[in-house]
Amino acid sequence: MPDLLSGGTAQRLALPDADLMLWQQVGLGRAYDRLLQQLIEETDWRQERITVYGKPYLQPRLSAWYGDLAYSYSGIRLEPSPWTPTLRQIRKRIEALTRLRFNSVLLNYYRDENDGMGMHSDDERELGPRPAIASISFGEERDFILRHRQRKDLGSVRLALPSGSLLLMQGDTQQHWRHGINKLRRRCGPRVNLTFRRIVAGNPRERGL
Ligand SMILES: O=C(O)CCC(=O)C(=O)O
Ligand SMILES: [Mn+2]
Repeated sequence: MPDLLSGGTAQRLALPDADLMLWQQVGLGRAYDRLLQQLIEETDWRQERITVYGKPYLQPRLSAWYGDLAYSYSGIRLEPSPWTPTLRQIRKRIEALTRLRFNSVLLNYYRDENDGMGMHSDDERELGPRPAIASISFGEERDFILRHRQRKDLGSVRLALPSGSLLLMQGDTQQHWRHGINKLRRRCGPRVNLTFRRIVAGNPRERGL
């Protein structure tokens, strides 16, 4: 039985060219289902338009960006909303567990089985080299898929992310691996994932230079 307040212990995942740690239960002192509902209700959700190979699409999920600085990815620019008390509380807990500091969070809301996220690396310039990204999940358990960029022999790695789990990706992980969340054939309920990030090098336009 995990200790709800200690956050349990982290498990290091043995994957080549990656630095991954998983806490099965972070322990926020509050029920994860309540947090899920609260995040769904109080977040300023948007469905972003993206362009892939010149074609416009609506992302198959809702998202929101909170924090201190704007962020750009896949050709879209996200203006940040100010931190809410809920997000500050979660950030505090994650910073204590990981002993790292984060200044931004990207929230993704997978409403059901038809929502997902394509394979990608979080390697935007604003995150600097070898970024640390702390990913916490609430709600439906979904598989996080990892694929090495060069080593096809490693195949797909599946990592189940239960409600209340925290995955820390750091070191060379983004350089060598892509990750994503597949849409499902079976029905499934809502899931909210928060990826805490640290923007270190604003791109020159963002800094007004
Ligand atoms: O939903 C997840 O677990 C992954 C989210 C993710 O990769 C991202 O926000 O960049
Ligand atoms: Mn990602």
